[in-house]
Parts: sequence; C-alpha cells; structure tokens
Amino acid sequence: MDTLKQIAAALDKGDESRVAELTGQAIEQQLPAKEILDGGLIAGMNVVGDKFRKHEIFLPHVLLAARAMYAGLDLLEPLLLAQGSVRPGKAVIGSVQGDQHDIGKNLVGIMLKGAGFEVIDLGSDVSPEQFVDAAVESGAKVIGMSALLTTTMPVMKRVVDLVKERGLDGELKTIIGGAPVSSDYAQEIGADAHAFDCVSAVERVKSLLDLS
Ligand code: B1M
Repeated sequence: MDTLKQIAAALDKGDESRVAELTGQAIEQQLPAKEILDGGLIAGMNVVGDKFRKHEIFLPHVLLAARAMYAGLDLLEPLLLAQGSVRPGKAVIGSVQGDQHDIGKNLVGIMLKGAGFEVIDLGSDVSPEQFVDAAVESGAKVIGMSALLTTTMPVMKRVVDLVKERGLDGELKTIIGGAPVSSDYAQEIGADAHAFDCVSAVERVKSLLDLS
C-alpha cells in the first residue's frame, strides 16, 4: 500500500500516532503537501464520514479520527503556509453558531494564511454579531463562514442579513463553504461567494477583493 493510502487507513482507524508517523514519512518522500492532504488525510476522513452516515461507526470513532486528522495537519501546516509571502488583506473566519466542525474551516484559514492573508479565526460556534463585530473592529473586508450541518446553514443568512442591516453591504464581503452548502445556497441567501474547497476559497476571496 502506498503511503497516502496508509495514512487514510490509519485515520479511518483513529490511530493518531500512526497518522503522524506516516504523514512525516510522506513529507520525507517529498510528496507535495496538498497531495498528502487530499489523498491521505481528507480521503481517510471521507471514509469515516461515509461509515458514520451508514451507522457502521459511532461518534467516539469520529472524534478519534478528527484527532488523528489534526496530528497530520499539524505537520503539514508549515508546508502549506510556506506558499505565501505578502499580506494582501484581512479575513475573519469561523464555523457558524451551533456548529462544532472546524477542520474544514481551519484548512481554509491555513490556505488563506499561506496566500499571505491576515486571518482572524473566531473558532467554532460563532454568532452573527461576533462575525460582524470582529470584521468591523479589525477592518477586515471579508467574512468567511463554514457550516457542516444542515441545521446550522441558516445562521449564514443571519450573518449576511446583519451585514446589510449595519449598512456594510458592498464593503464587507461574505463567503460561505462546507459540505452541505452550495453556490445556489449562497445566491439564495445573498452571500457574495461560495467555495467548494479550501483552495478555491482563496481564489474566491482574492476575486472578491479584486486581488486576482
Ligand atoms: Co459530524 N457530522 N456531527 N462530527 N462529522 C458530519 C458533518 C455528517 C455529514 C456525518 C454524516 O452523517 N455522514 C453529519 C451532518 C449531517 C447533516 O447535517 N446533513 C454530522 C453530524 C450529524 C454530527 C452530529 C450532529 C452528530 C451527533 O452528535 N449525533 C454532531 C454535531 C456537533 C455540532 O457541530 N454541534 C457532530 C459532531 C462531530 C465531531 C465533533 C465528532 C467531529 C468534528 C470534529 C471537529 O471538526 N473538530 C465530526 C466529524 C469529524 C464529521 C465528519 C465525519 C467529517 C467532517 C470533516 O472534518 N471533514 C462529517 C462527515 C463528512 O463530512 N464526510 C460529519 C473533513 C474536512 C476537511 O472537510 O469540513 O467539508 P469539510 O471542509 C472542506 C469543504 O467543505 C470546504 O473546504 C474543506 C476542504 O478543502 N470548506 C470551506 C469548509 N468550510 C469552508 C469555508 C469556506 C470555503 C470552503 O469559506 C469560508
């Protein structure tokens, strides 16, 4: 089995130390960081998500897998960050109120930092007021929201509405992402953009700020 498949299998087992060891090996083999991320860590997490959906595994297993994912991400982060140099702007990011899922949001943060952005990461379970207040206080021109649950998606609309209520529409852009959201949903709630993954998130943010 190649190293990336071994990483995915170890993540599926929730074996934190093995994921760290194998990610280290993949880095030593000089595989590109993005390939290790997609073909190893994210591929493994997709298997976990699939099994969870089919009730073949339960929450404690998913938590172990998430911990194992972070063990690999910690090693990859400096390599993903090394891609960036200048600071093109500031972005506030967070997982929306009621949502604890933060792995995808953290990846978006890493990739934005890698592209040189200053990132204000509000963490998870972030209220609409926290998003907008943080953007105003920091002078950030973009709010990036992540949601993994269908039940938390509507919070994104509340953030977009609050931006409009405060008269910031146009100068403060909003971008959404996460497995259950789509471009159609972004359009429906009036968000400025949607990104499918952490790489396209950077492209979208750049184009929102006229930097691309
Ligand atoms: Co939960 N969970 N979870 N979970 N979990 C899902 C999301 C679920 C789809 C699993 C399933 O049923 N197959 C399901 C949601 C169903 C739905 O709403 N339709 C689910 C559920 C039901 C739940 C609970 C309700 C379970 C329970 O308690 N009964 C509960 C809710 C807790 C809460 O948030 N209030 C829960 C809890 C958890 C854990 C805490 C155990 C853990 C999260 C740990 C953590 O994040 N620190 C967890 C996990 C790990 C998952 C799965 C297995 C993996 C999510 C993940 O990290 N994927 C997930 C199944 C799945 O998605 N396959 C599942 C890897 C990550 C890299 O992908 O976050 O999609 P993702 O990010 C991608 C893109 O979406 C995009 O970029 C990333 C890749 O480049 N992206 C953005 C994300 N944010 C973006 C923002 C952007 C742009 C792009 O712009 C700003």
